Amino acid sequence: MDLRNTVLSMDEWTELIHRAETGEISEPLENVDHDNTSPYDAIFVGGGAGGRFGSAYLQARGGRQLVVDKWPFLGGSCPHQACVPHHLFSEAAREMDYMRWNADTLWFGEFDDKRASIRDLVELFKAGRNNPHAFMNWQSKEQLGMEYILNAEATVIDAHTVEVAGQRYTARNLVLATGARSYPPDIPGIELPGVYDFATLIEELDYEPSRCVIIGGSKIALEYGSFFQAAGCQTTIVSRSPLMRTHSLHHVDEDLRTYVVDGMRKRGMDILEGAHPIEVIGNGKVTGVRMRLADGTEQTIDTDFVFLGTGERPHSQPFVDALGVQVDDKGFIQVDSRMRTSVPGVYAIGDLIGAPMEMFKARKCGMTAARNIMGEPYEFDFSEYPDFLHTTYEVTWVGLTEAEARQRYDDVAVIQMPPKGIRDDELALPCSEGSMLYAFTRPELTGFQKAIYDSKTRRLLGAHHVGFGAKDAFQYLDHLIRKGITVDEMGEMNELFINPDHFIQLSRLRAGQHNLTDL
Ligand code: KPC
Repeated sequence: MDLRNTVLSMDEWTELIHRAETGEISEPLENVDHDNTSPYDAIFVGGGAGGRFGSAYLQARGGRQLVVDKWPFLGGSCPHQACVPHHLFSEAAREMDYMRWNADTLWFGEFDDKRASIRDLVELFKAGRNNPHAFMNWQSKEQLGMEYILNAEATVIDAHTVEVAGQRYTARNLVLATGARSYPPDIPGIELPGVYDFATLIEELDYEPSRCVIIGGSKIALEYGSFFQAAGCQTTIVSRSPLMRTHSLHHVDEDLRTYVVDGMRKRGMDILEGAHPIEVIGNGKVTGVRMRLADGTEQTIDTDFVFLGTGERPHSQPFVDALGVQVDDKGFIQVDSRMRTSVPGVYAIGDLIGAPMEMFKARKCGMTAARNIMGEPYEFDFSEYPDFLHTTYEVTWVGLTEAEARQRYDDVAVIQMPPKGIRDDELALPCSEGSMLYAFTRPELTGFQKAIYDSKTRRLLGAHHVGFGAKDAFQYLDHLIRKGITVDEMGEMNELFINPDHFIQLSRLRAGQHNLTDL
């Protein structure tokens, strides 16, 4: 379907995407400038966050790009199966948790478990997800001027050629951006109906789970587990590593970790660390999970719902076969800091090149590839980054942990709330955005905050936060830490809340102090 000279409204896009998803439209959706005879600077194979942002940047620099995606929309798994539903579920988990703790007090009614349905939330998401999809297509075409072919898979022929729906397109460069998928553990029964990952949860859940076992201890395990538990589905996490100590997470402060994991247990979750799944049991449908516990004993948990939080692997084999690009032992494509693969003219970006599987990394990888393709040497080092996860809280962190700071610096000052030595149940602080009510009802639920300074240079080394509303602040805090912000400069900031994520207020109480000490 040639859409080049057609401007579709948001509703028309939504409808078109829906018809493509249901198979009513099987032809490619094309916005290709066939009259333009200049060569493409790059073809992006995959139109997720990396492919879309790379395309936008290349356009902005005056280049010509084409982006191809098998789905009938741009934006990739984020708005379809991953980040957007995750944020919806996490927001729902926060609401449900709040309603449960406050049930039958003040103006809150009884909490009705029957109305807290995982399946209803999944259906709500599915019914609405084509609207953001429509916007991505509209914005990419009408505002960003991208050329694209959607609803069609690209086959890479060589380093300059892809084939889409029987037609060959050539470019100076290829940018590979096809992402990664869940990686199920190799245990018997893992293929049984009733075993889900973040994608199949959205596409295939057709009953209300009553009991959940999560295999793996990834971010996804913590986040989705907290949602399932909040929705009244008793959840057990079976993780080989201690939670938040898996390879994919770094700079997790031990006090923050303790607060988070204790909080999950406080909400009734079973957390089995050091445990190995042996088998998913069932007869045509999951009925249980058999596992070996940390003490060596075996246990079987009856369940009707198994969820995988064991990490992801890329789908890189077609690129290895067609181009011979180098990959690591897990199949992730190896790139340098400019996103160049081992094959000249071929770049790879996003989840396809490995952790962190984060939106900012995918988008900035795309931008990095585009800059280099357009002749601007540009490197992207994503070894350090601010991080977050959701339980029923926002858990946010950036920079060094207290232990890391003490290893690297002689003189470290720690400012935290509750202060060291004070139990969280005996102090109604932090009382901050989203936890004011808890401050007057259940102090132990008000969250946790810690800032770490190098006493000598007075520079902020790290910040760690469990609470609400801090993610946005951490985006900027990351930048300020990189710029070397000091405790005195923190004290100069203008807070918009009485105890704004206490780093400003508490830092000001120590600003100017000659020998910086703990608070
Ligand atoms: C709805 C939304 O903004 C999240 S989906 C983002 C996909 S993309 O803009 O391509 O990174």
